[in-house]
Amino acid sequence: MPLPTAPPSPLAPLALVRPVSDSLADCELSHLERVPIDVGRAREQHGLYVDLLAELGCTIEWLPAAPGSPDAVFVEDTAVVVDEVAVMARPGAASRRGEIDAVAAALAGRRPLARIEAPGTLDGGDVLRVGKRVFVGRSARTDDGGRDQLRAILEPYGYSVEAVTVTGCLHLKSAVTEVADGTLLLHPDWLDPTPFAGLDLVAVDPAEPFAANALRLGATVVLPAAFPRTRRRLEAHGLAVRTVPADELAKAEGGVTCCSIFVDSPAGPGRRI
Ligand code: CIR
Repeated sequence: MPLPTAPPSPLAPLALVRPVSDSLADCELSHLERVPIDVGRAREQHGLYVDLLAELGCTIEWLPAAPGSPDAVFVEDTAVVVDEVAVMARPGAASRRGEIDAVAAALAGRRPLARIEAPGTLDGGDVLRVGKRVFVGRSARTDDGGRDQLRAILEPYGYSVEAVTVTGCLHLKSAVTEVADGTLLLHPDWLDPTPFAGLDLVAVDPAEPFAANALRLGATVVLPAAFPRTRRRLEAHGLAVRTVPADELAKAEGGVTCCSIFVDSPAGPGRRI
């Protein structure tokens, strides 16, 4: 039976984003101490992030606010979107499962939808695509069942799915992200780099462990402003970096990849999940 195909992409990449909830301070936390969060400041920083995505060429689509879901702004965790299909995640934190429906509604019609089904769990933050290779974090949020389901969905489209064990951080993409074709930014203490042999690896500055979560948009790398040393490392590697203030959302354990889902690849080198 032929695989369903997605409708053709519009010209501009579409970024799905979701407002910061008033309840953000009740977010899930795994590796950070709970500290007071200024929701107004988080909203302001999120606004600057969205402005930067627009400046870099994205069309922005706002998902509906979800006041009862503290972590709703971290939309990345709700879906894995590739050119051929959108896979609705099943977050490892039960408190986050109510975030899925609105995202599925936004993706329906743009991609055929597949779903990670119970009892498997998978967070989008654990999924890193490098070309046709999809790396999936073995984390507290994503289990073997979730990963096996993702493999069964993606393999027919020519993707391989490989497990990567992460320790000491929330998601695989807390520890590694792609910053250019075949170039990864990583924090070596939080993962076993063996699966990435053969790729070009740039380590974060040891003083900035959280800097490994960078967002690549075409030829630009978006990085939190709090990581100047890692910024210099990326620039020394020939990469163009733009920074955003993100420290308030970081108190909720969110980074720059977490706050968007890209539905269409921007022109030029492909955006990575
Ligand atoms: C959570 O623990 O689920 C949220 N407080 C943070 C999620 C960040 N998402 C991401 O890294 N992809």
